[in-house]
Amino acid sequence: MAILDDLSELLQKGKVKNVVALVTQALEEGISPADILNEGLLKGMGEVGVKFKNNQVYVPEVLIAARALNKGLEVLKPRLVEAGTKPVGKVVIGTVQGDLHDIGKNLVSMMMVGAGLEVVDLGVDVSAEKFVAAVREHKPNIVAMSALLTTTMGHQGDVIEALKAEGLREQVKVMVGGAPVTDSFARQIGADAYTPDAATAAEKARELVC
Ligand code: B1M
Repeated sequence: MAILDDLSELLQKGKVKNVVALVTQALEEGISPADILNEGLLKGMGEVGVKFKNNQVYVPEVLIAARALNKGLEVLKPRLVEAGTKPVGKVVIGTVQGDLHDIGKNLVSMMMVGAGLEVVDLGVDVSAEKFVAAVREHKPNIVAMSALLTTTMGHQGDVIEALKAEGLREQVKVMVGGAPVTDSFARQIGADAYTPDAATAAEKARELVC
């Protein structure tokens, strides 16, 4: 669809105003939020990722594209998050220590809210101590962790070990995800669930609490 191709192109150039306008227009034209997300916003970010890997663009370009993606997501959010009734469970979510990537985590968070869960978002660069403190404070059903770097994914295991050391592991289910994370890695560190994307993360979270 031409409008989604334009959206992908403008996102790659970091054109925030145009991205916001096109997401709004696409919604008005009746294009589904899932298509706008996958065929427009995430397709554009995927292209940026490939160019980044090939040294065709650098951190500043990636950052402005990420900002445009986040602004586009803000417009989509009300459509991804249905008006909730009473939450079916509570999730504490964060990107692990040393990792500043938050787009995937934000998407998981939105989808979980849309699936009827209350979400406490701890942000990025969250240490094991902070996850433990949040479990004590918020008493969630689920701890959900995102990691985008091969150098930080191991911290998901550190959080599980910290929960065990504090006697809290049995009180929560642990979900992990992020581009380098796999099902076998999740099993290796003792997580309860791995899901590859935000939509399945929300489905799995519901399954774990219901
Ligand atoms: Co970075 N970065 N980055 N980056 N960045 C990657 C991840 C990389 C793959 C790029 C590349 O080389 N091709 C690479 C990692 C290589 C590796 O470790 N194997 C990389 C690198 C190297 C770095 C730096 C080290 C670069 C540098 O400084 N030299 C640096 C590290 C900074 C740090 O974190 N300490 C860095 C910095 C950055 C920016 C700050 C510039 C920016 C982040 C901005 C932000 O997040 N606000 C950035 C970006 C944007 C990317 C890419 C291009 C896009 C990531 C993204 O947002 N994708 C990325 C390349 C790529 O992924 N193609 C790259 C869209 C998002 C929706 O997808 O987050 O994967 P994702 O989430 C998915 C799934 O993974 C899943 O659901 C989402 C889809 O529905 N998911 C979960 C995520 N969390 C989940 C949790 C779950 C379940 C599913 O359950 C709990």
